[in-house]
Amino acid sequence: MSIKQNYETAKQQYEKWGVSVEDALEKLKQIPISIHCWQGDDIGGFEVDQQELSGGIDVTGDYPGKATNPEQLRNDLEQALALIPGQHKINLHAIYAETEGEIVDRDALEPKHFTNWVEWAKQQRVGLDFNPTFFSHPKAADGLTLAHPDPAIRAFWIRHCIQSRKISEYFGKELGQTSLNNIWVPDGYKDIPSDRLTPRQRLKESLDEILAGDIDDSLSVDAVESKLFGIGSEAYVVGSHEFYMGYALKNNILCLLDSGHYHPTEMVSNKISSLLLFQDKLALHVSRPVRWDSDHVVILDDELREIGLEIVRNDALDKVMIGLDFFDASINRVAAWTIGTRNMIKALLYALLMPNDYLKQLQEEGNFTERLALFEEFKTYPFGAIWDYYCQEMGVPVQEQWLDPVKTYEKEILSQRDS
Ligand code: RNT
Ligand code: ZN
Repeated sequence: MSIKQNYETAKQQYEKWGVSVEDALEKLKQIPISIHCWQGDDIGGFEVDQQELSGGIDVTGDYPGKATNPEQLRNDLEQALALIPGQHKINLHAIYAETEGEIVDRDALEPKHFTNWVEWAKQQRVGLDFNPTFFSHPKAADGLTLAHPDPAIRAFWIRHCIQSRKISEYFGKELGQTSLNNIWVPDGYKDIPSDRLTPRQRLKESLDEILAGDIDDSLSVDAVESKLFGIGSEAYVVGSHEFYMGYALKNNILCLLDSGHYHPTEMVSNKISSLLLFQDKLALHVSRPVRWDSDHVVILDDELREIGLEIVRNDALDKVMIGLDFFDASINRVAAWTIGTRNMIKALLYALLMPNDYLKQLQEEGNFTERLALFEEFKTYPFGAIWDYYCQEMGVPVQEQWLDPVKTYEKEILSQRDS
């Protein structure tokens, strides 16, 4: 049977439940996923005076072929984009600036250092998101940035973040898509603090200074990303969930929820509906924590499906900015992007194909037996046939066929790199 025939048969099964498969695919096409550039080079960046990765995050593995310059990274991203259905965004960090061999410190970065990225994004028809980089820098060496007790260090990072907002605004203007400027700082302490309040007061004041500048919010919006712990900040993180949730609500900026940044049984999927009752928008870093914030490649597991379901059934496709955040250097990096992003899209498709209204009704009626029965039966509905058809229609490889171009690319390009 052809992919189309399989699709037609599968479609009938979903339609039996009143699910319009065509509408689902139409909606799916419109959902941009923000693909993080840093999977391609293990969060190295291209600063002239490149520093070792710091900030309590770590990338493990030494798979050959990582990108060592912007052209390579863009080529690798192009290869991944060719294997992923839909129009997406690329998420950059400040360390991916291009300064033509000149040392430009973070507080002096400007939109002009990202013109190559913007030109490339136009060609690829992708949007761009941005992140100030508060790690891998001598002024972040003691693990404190915006909450640093030294006013000069704080001022440096405030300037950096002010410049970052301008860069994000420039992305929005050039590419016609609102750019997300996401603020994550590693600030925290390894051991039990004697004062939890003062650093948080300083972080709050620093953010106030940063956000005082006027940015056109149709071009760029800000988000703050909380965290529970990091390597070297096990006992205390200044920017905790409560801190940023309070800050974001009060200042009308976005909360960014990273699925690796909570207690192991605390799920991001369970937070989306609550936050959306109090704010119009929120942002995600979809990741996969394995025992800790390990940032494994996203797989189609229960939590990913649940995140997809919460976005779809709460009618929040326009409200949730979906970004990815994982970094695995033990496998082919182009494959890592492809697997993780295709999985995110699969989770959304899975959610779009559920009879969500009927399932809600069952719950209201207290019919938990049928609710559970249907959840389980839909797991073995012919979802794969719809997904395959979608990939074919969108002009990307069907099923595992995407592995062949990745293998060829590895043989011809990646394995020739000396990194
Ligand atoms: C770190 C945060 C942060 C980073 C990226 C590189 O724990 O998740 O989002 O992963 O900014
Ligand atoms: Zn993150």
